[in-house]
Amino acid sequence: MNSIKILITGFQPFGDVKVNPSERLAKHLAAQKIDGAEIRSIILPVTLDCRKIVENALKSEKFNAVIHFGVAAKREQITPELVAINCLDFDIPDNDGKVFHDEKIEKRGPAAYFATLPNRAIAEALKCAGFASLVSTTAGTYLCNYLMYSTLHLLGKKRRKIPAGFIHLPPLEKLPEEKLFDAGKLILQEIARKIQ
Ligand code: PCA
Repeated sequence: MNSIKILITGFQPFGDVKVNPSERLAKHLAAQKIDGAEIRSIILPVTLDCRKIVENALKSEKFNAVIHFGVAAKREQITPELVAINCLDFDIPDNDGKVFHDEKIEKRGPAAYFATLPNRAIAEALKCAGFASLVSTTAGTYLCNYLMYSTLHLLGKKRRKIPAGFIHLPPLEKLPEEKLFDAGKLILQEIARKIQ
C-alpha cells in the first residue's frame, strides 16, 4: 500500500497574537509519522499569499488530506469548522497591512463550502480525551476562512475528493503547548483512521 500523506498548515503570528499555537503545532508535527500517515507541514503568512503556497504544495505532492490550523484568540475550545464562506471582511490589517470589506474570495464561486474533514468524530475524540471541543459554524471572515474556502474551492475544481478543512485552536494561555501537542496527535489519528 502506498503511504498516506497528510498536509497540515499553521499560521504565523499576527495582530495581538505574538505566538500562534497553530505554528507551534505544525512545527511540532512536521515530518512525524502518525498511525502510518506521513505528516508534511507548512507555516503560512497571514496574507492573501497563503492560498498560493498551499496550491503549490498540493501541486508538488499527492496528499490524502489537508488540515489547516489557526488560532481563535477568544475561544476556549478546539473548534473544527463546519463551513467556509465566500467573503473577506476585516478591520485588523493582515500582515501585508491590508484590510477588506464585503469582498468575495472567488468572484464566481459558490457562497460556501462545507469542510470534508470528519469534524464530528474529531470533536468527539477530543472530548473523550478530556479536551474542550465543539464543531463551529463560523470560521469568521478573516484569513482562516479565506484559506479554508480557497483550499476547498481548489480541490473542488480539480475534483480531488480528499478530506480537507480548518481547525481553530484556543490561544496557548488556554491550551498549553504540551496539551496542544497531544490534541494535535489525536486529531491526526482520527483523520488517518478515516483515510486508511
Ligand atoms: N487566525 C486568524 C488568521 C490566522 C490565525 O491563526 C483567523 O482566525 O482568521
